[in-house]
Amino acid sequence: MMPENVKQKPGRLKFIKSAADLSGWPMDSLPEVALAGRSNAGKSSFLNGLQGSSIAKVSGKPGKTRLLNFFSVEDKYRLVDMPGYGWASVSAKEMKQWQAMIEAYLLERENLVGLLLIMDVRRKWTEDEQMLVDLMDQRGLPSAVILSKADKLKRGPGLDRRRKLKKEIERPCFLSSSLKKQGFYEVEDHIYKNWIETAPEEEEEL
Ligand SMILES: Nc1nc2c(ncn2[C@@H]2O[C@H](COP(=O)(O)OP(=O)(O)O)[C@@H](O)[C@H]2O)c(=O)[nH]1
Ligand SMILES: [Mg+2]
Repeated sequence: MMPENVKQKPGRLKFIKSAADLSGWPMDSLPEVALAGRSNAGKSSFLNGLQGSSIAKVSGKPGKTRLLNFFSVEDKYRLVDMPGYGWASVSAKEMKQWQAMIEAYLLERENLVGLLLIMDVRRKWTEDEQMLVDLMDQRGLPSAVILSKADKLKRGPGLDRRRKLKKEIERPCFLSSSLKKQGFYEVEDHIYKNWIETAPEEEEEL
């Protein structure tokens, strides 16, 4: 079933499916890169930037969809769009459900090769972001940060922010702007070279 926030169009990304839990995760061994971020951070805009056209719905209002959306990228790997976090009107129960889904996927998914964490370049790193990268560290898997909406800062302060955060969290940090269509290639190049090309080959069955 096609979720309402996804449009299927020809391009580099192909929407595969949505899943509420592990029974819906694709059953092959294609490597997967998780995409996480606070709601409104610019996840959908980033997917559209990679696509070169609109595939994910960009919205002013936080979406409440609690599903993982799987997109394949030129059939080489998948990007897994995770539900955004941090919206104000969330109940404790919903928060627990979100956490359970994120932990199940990040801790148990064998296909997972890395996490892309998207955050607004103007926001501070919080315990929410730290919790996500900690889960990856637990498994010895890499994570990288995309500082979105870089067009909201001048070039100097943007670069400065990136340098300081990189030092603080000791992970690769990239600046991106969907408004100026900048930064997508650099991120993609990084994950492809470091996380995908090096992923273990599928074992051949004898
Ligand atoms: N100026 C600017 N606005 C952006 C950028 N990326 C996203 N936005 C805006 O931020 C809001 C949330 O974007 P969206 O991609 O839906 O975020 P998501 O909730 O993380 O999927 C929308 O109003 C976007 O137009 C960017 O690079 N620059
Ligand atoms: Mg979105």
